[in-house]
Amino acid sequence: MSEWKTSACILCECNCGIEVQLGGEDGREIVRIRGDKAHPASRGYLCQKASGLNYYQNGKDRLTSPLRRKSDGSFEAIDWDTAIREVSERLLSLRDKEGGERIFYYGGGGQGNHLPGAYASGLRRVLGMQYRSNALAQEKTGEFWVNGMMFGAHVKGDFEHCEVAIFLGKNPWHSHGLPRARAWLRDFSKDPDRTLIVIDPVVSETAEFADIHLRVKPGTDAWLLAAMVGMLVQQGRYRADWLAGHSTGLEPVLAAFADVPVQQYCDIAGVPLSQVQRAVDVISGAGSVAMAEDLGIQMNRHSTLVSYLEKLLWVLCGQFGNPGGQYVPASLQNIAGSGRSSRRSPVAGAPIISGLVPCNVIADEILCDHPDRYRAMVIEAANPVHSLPDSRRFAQALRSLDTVVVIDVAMTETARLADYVLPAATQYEKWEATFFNFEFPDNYFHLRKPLFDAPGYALPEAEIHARLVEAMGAMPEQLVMELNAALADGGREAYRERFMRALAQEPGLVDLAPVILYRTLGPSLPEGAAAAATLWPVALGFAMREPESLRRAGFDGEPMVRGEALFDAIVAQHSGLVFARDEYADSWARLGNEQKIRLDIPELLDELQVLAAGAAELTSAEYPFVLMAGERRDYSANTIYRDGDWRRKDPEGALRISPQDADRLGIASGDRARVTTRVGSALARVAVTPRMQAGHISLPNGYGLDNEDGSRSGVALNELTSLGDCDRFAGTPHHKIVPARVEVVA
Ligand SMILES: Nc1nc2c(c(=O)[nH]1)N[C@H]1C(S)=C(S)[C@@H](COP(=O)(O)OP(=O)(O)OC[C@H]3O[C@@H](n4cnc5c(=O)[nH]c(N)nc54)[C@H](O)[C@@H]3O)O[C@H]1N2
Ligand SMILES: Nc1nc2c(c(=O)[nH]1)N[C@H]1C(S)=C(S)[C@@H](COP(=O)(O)OP(=O)(O)OC[C@H]3O[C@@H](n4cnc5c(=O)[nH]c(N)nc54)[C@H](O)[C@@H]3O)O[C@H]1N2
Ligand code: SF4
Ligand SMILES: [Mo]
Repeated sequence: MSEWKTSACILCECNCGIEVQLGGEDGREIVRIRGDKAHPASRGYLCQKASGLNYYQNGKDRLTSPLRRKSDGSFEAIDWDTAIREVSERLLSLRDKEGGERIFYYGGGGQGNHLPGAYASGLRRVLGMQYRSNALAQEKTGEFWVNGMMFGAHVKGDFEHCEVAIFLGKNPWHSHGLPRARAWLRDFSKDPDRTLIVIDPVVSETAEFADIHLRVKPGTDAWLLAAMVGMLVQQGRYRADWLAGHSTGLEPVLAAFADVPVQQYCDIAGVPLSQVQRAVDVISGAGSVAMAEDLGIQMNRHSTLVSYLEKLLWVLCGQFGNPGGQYVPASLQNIAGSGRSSRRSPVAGAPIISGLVPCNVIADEILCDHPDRYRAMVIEAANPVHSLPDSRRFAQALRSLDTVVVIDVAMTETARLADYVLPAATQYEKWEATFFNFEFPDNYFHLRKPLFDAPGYALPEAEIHARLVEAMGAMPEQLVMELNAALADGGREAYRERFMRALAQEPGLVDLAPVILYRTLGPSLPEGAAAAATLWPVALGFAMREPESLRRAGFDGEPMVRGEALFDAIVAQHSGLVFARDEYADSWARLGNEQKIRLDIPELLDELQVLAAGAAELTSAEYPFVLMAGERRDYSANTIYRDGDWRRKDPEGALRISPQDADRLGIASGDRARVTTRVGSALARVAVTPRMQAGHISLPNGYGLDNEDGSRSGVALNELTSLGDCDRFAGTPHHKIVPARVEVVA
């Protein structure tokens, strides 16, 4: 057995630090895993999902060669030189014929890997690709837009220090999203001075810890939240003094909520007025309130409006920039973008928020005869055929494209439809990191050192992108030579000087910088950490933007010296490090709107009027159930583990249904049932549970992957979901409220 090596779990945004022992054949297996106590955020914590990481590292669908589709539809193995040459030629000729903006980029990173997206910027630049998207544009873009309007920044709740914690459509027991979530929930709920409020139709594991569980009817959060904000306004519970000094636009908000029919809206939401009032009393009377929303409302009716109401609830109570309230994290690299929506997608005219085309329009922007339709796609570290709504239509869209290139570690549902499949090294075979760094007052970053050498057939994305850019003749070879000479003769300082001068002369080089850095600075980095090169300007940029936070984290000297020291520490420290130590006032300094919160968003205050008409029925005689298409459970982890054997329970991902409905249908746990929606139908194993309310059923996320023999375990959810059901503002799908029917199968 080998010594313990450090890395991180790649299954959710927490990226808990792990220590592993390697063994098995040739020492290429992860045989033991424990929490890394030296990791600054997780401090030894792990959830049960991490124990299966060898199912990822040695996954059964692992790609072992670049592949090219033959005319009969099957794949043939090709060597890397051929793959790089042909992919480059095809994409270049498409660019020349149709324009680079007809080539779409999807993905760039998942729960554990954000370096591919960074390295892809060169390819996108060379080809002139204008449109891109990823999973954030089917969950978070509505919230990004609201954050952009109100704060001009990305905002998070300070759960570590809050007196009252509120989870809206979020089940951290399973999904995490805050460090050490289970330990946190246990500790928090034991503390008599702290109150947990959960808004969820399901008695989720998190709701079981709640002091107040507002068990809303599925899809009615807009009414519930409007009633809560209405109570604050109508009862004069908002903090007028604080708001006068820290915000603009209060008057229109007060006017909009003055007449909200609180009792009627609580009725619509199915929550007793007295219970809602109690929650509002607790929130408005608390010293500090932290709140987080997630898919329960983000993949639901009126999602952008609900994101806005969620933020109004705590802003009106003055819960920003204070210990235990909300904060703006220090950011090395901002994955949430600006939240601004300045462009529209080329065919559907859908708003592009934070640079991302809404996922729900991509298939339609391919399957049409519009001259601006996309003709090709590069898909990296994502499995959109499985993860985007209406899988069949998305698959049809991919088949109709001129060229599809997939970069992945595994033969996924998406890769099976590609023209070229390029095998990436796994996240344990290369240097990798995420920019899910959202903590406060201390914020953390973890560059992981590989546990294994990459097998000959697989390359890190940094190498793939550098080779593509070179094959396209777009690597500035003269500059590369000069940079290498500067580094050899004058070290990092001379290198920096030459690099900065190049950027000043040609700002467009910024997108090529990652591959240039990889080829120049990269080989000089210790322990073979070439792929860390793209973090160098990230560290320098951070030192310029946030010198004080960096200094408090222990990095002294001139900003450039601090930036270099931060970069060196990132490369050297294998359990993660603190890169920012903030003070609460820093949140104010990071606000976009002159250190003021903007309260009024006219579009959404208008949208509030829509609620007055009441809640349209989601169900009908034909589809009497509301299906939650994508619940996080013990054994769901997106599609990162492809081998169903990792699941110690719930192997098929049971269809959860309430005892009342089960009685009515004459169905029991273990029975098989057919679930049918307007789009498709699937068989599932039933589990009867009082967690579900009558009329509400649930299937888990991440199941139903196709095995090579055509078999599958569990439901591929997006064969049941539709592209049309989505938010009016952000285009995010309504996966939490899919109308469905359930039939017993003999
Ligand atoms: N185990 C596990 N953890 C994961 C993942 C995974 O696949 N498996 N995926 C990761 C990813 S990518 C993400 S984005 C996060 C998502 O994390 P979450 O959003 O926390 O996960 P979900 O289970 O999809 O939904 C959260 C809650 O919304 C509730 N809900 C359903 N309908 C409604 C409604 O109408 N109103 C309200 N208020 N609530 C509703 C559900 O009952 C559920 O408890 O999880 C991450 N963590
Ligand atoms: N109906 C429904 N649909 C949903 C959801 C839902 O709740 N309901 N949840 C949605 C959410 S929140 C999300 S985040 C998405 C997630 O869906 P996607 O963004 O499509 O991503 P994942 O399922 O996380 O799959 C990650 C992919 O990256 C590959 N991969 C792993 N490591 C590497 C690597 O090092 N390099 C490369 N190049 N590839 C790698 C994996 O093999 C896999 O194909 O699904 C969404 N889809
Ligand atoms: S919370 Fe669980 S799934 Fe998420 S990173 Fe930590 S161990 Fe992995
Ligand atoms: Mo997600």
